[in-house]
Amino acid sequence: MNNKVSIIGAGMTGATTAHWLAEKEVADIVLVDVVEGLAQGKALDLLEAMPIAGIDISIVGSNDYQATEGSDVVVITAGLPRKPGMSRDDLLFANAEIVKQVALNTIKYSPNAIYVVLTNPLDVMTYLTMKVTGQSPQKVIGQAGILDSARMRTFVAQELKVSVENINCYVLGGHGDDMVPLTHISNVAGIPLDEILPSDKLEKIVDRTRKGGGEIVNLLKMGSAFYAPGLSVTQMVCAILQNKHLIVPAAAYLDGEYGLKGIYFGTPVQLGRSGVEKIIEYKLTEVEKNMLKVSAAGVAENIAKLNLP
Ligand code: TXD
Repeated sequence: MNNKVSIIGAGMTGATTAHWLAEKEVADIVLVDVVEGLAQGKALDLLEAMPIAGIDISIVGSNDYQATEGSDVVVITAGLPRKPGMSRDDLLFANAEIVKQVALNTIKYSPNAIYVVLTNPLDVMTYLTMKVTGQSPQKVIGQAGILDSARMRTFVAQELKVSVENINCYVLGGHGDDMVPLTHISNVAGIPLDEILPSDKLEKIVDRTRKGGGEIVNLLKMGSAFYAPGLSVTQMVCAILQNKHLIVPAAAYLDGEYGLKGIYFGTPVQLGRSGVEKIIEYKLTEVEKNMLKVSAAGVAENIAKLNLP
């Protein structure tokens, strides 16, 4: 039997994730949305592209969660995206209600699923999903870090005119403007970024990375990024299904790592068939530790606002 991945929310990120994931040919895909016909239409269109791509998978769209039964991975993208002027935190209450419903509706059909959450505010929605589904923290992961790191890699590549393949960037912390790009661990072919780039240029890159989501929201004016987020989710789903033991930055539940406890937070994790196999801890500078604390306080504050049991 093929692996099965259900993507909840067939909007920009959900449909784009389905597109990237279909190209990997690692799983059958189910798209679910509340809007009548939306998931069905996009699923059928994507399915009809498969003969051209030479890919044999099933892609189904539905408004009914029964279609998700027996999923290996559930991806949650349902919720409102930002508009210009909005912060991710402005989405908190509306998206919490949606994510709660999605979590309840999916867990009953796929009690063993691993969850990958995308909906913002990301760290809080991932925490909420873990609580509502009752899954172990290892099986509930949020996507943010691959995207934030990829943005930083893009900007470094543009500045240095070096292949993106040579550039490794690591961004820790909450998925907000307080995220912490690590400039001495990030590197170009092994050479730390803070040795290769003058500090003013590096600062600009760090600042643009932090505000990378907002930059796209301001350009699009009617939603947020979807190509890079969709491929980021796809990388996580493939790492899980293919049991790759791949280390990527993602939002994981911290239980004392980095001196933080009881929150979801961006950290390097090792992903495999059981979900988060390991959380990797970097040695941080005092400045970075303090920046992480600020970022963590923001996430903890939002979790508290939801008044979860
Ligand atoms: O890296 C990241 N974590 C992010 C997160 C990168 C990009 C976007 N990020 C967040 O994902 C964004 O801030 C939003 O909170 C979500 C979804 O963004 P998207 O751009 O996909 O929004 P759309 O296009 O509006 O799609 C959302 C879909 C839409 O089709 C709704 O009808 C559907 O969600 N929706 C639902 N589906 C199922 N069930 C319920 N209850 C529901 N409510 C809305």
